[in-house]
Amino acid sequence: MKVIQVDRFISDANDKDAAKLRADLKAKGVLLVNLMSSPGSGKTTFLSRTLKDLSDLRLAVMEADIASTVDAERIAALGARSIQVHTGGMCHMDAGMTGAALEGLGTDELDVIFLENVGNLICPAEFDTGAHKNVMILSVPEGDDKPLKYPLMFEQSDVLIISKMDALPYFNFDLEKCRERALRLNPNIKIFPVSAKTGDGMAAWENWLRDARQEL
Ligand SMILES: Nc1nc2c(ncn2[C@@H]2O[C@H](COP(=O)(O)OP(=O)(O)OP(=O)(O)O)[C@@H](O)[C@H]2O)c(=O)[nH]1
Ligand SMILES: [Mg+2]
Repeated sequence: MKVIQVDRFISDANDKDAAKLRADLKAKGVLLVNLMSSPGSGKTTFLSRTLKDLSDLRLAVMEADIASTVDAERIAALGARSIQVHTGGMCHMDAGMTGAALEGLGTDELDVIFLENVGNLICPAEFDTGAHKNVMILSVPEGDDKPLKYPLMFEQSDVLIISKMDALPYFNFDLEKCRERALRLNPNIKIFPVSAKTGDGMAAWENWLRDARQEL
């Protein structure tokens, strides 16, 4: 498994670096999607399901973590291009780190690249990675109050995936309340309740992704 260390690339011109990255990828026809959530909300499982379902698109994944190669290995096992990115203890990716990771991955002959950001609901929302779209996941076991407690990520995201919907019977998660709270922070956010385990709801998200790639 290819592993690259990106902690050296932090720049104080992050917004400029991010805009350049976005424009360069757009010129190549590659959509970059930044996927954010707390640890264990189901990012890698969700991406795995998306990769299996959209086998006609050329998809790749950059897995950013503090340590280990487990997530990149899960993606590679599906036959997709992937790279493990170690952030040197940083709790988020920024545009410089993302640029270095993209160099390691290679951007030729791809339609969509996912960046699975480091798992936490706070810092990743504070840095523009250069992605064209920001997607966040909130899982049912985490609770419907998270938009109230961590508003920035909801404000910064184009899409909210509500994951682990198959677990709804076991938790006091009010889907309508969660929807209202997210929309109050960000009236444009698209909300897709899904279960990556059963596949329920995945088609609506996958259609959104296809459209986003087309409209790049
Ligand atoms: N019931 C249920 N469990 C799920 C679903 N998606 C993921 N899980 C479980 O949730 C746990 C965490 O899933 P991951 O996909 O590793 O989560 P992650 O967000 O990538 O975790 P980190 O990379 O460590 O932040 C695993 O035990 C998964 O099997 C789902 O749709 N339903
Ligand atoms: Mg993961």
